[in-house]
Amino acid sequence: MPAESKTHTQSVKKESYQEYRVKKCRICASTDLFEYLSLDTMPIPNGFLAEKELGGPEPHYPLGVYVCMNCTLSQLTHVIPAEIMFRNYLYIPSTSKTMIQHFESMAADAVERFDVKPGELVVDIGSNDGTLLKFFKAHEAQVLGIDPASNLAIVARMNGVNTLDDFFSSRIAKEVAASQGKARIITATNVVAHVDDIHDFFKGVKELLAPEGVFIGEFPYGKDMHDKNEFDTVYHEHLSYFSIHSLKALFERHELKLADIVKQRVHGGSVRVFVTHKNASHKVSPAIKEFLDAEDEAGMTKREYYEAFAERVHKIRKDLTALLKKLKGEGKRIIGYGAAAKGNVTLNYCKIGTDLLDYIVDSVPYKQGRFTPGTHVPIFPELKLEKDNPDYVLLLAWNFADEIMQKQESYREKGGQFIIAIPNVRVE
Ligand code: DWN
Repeated sequence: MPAESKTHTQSVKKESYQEYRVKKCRICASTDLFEYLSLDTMPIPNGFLAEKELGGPEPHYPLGVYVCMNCTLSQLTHVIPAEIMFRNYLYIPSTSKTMIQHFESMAADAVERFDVKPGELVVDIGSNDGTLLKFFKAHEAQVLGIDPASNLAIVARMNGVNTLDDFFSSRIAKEVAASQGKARIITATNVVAHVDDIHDFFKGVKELLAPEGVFIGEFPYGKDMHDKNEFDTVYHEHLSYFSIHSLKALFERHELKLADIVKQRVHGGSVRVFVTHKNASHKVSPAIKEFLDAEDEAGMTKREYYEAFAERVHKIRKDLTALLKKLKGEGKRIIGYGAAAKGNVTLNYCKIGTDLLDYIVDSVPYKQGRFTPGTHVPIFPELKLEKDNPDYVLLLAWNFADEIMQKQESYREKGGQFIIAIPNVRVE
């Protein structure tokens, strides 16, 4: 990953981009929006700072969540222009074995489930460094990545994945369909939640998808986020937090059919949705009704459901800061693990800085030597943990707890302990 001389957010002056407040639901245009969680204001969570940028301009943006009382889509109260966040993108899923294995099985499942033939076109929207498409290519599919991050498109092409460095849109869809034909499979992992003009996005999917083709989208599931208190999934990149009711309303507007849903463990609980043209031959799985019934049962059309979630989030902040202050008061040494975007949400929302955390360790080279946005905690390679052997480690990248705890078995054998805040504050 090329080291960036400036973080992309630092090179963008606040006055040149303004966030705007959402006034109607992104899916159904209802104005019946109920704001149920505010995380105050904070810098963009992937905006890691180089040392020389400390003390420089660090734009803070509002972070709050509405739910649409009509279609139950949860969505950010404010939208920051995509140009600021995605033209030079610093998150690379292939930095974790968990995600590489996840993408490998996703490609194999799609090829097998839909009998994808050699040479058929597979398009990945938000293709990042081409990791997922590399696996489809190994199944002899013709692949095309579409991603606005020019820095990642270079890496993808080096990986042998043909990549268009632009935002996906109905215009791009038309151009690809004309030049490369319709797609048998279109994938979008952790992308749809990042899209503001979601209707143009699916107008483009409709345009590019072959008659019997399948769109496979995967993103954190809104109900899991609420049920597991995963407030740190809320950040400026994630504009939408989908319920199945809201997805159904979305696809129906584009004569698309939600044919199947499969739960996934990644990123705190995601859904993988399989979507086809309305008149395609694919049958609708009973899973759809099961998800819809579960959402009704949980009370996702009632304000109380969201108010209860917000109360649990406030309790996590209270419990976590109290525990860290107590341990610090006892002279314990505490560090963080995983300079994740979600981790930066926790640090900024709970106002956790170098007063409580000595530093953070992280495996990703371009983050090492930088500082976290807003809280300015220094980031070091994981090796520093083994050398310093601190008393406690706050696991900020809890979505990789299995992989990280396994890697740090020896630290735990020496009595080291992990603090995990989601779904509730505990020491393991
Ligand atoms: O939508 C997104 C979600 C799905 O993934 C993206 N916007 C960004 C990303 O979210 P995140 O930043 O919360 O998760 P990461 O980047 O997957 O955070 C993991 C961090 O932990 C990385 O910086 C790498 C680090 N890590 C580590 O230091 N040692 C990870 C593993 C597995 C490890 O062993």
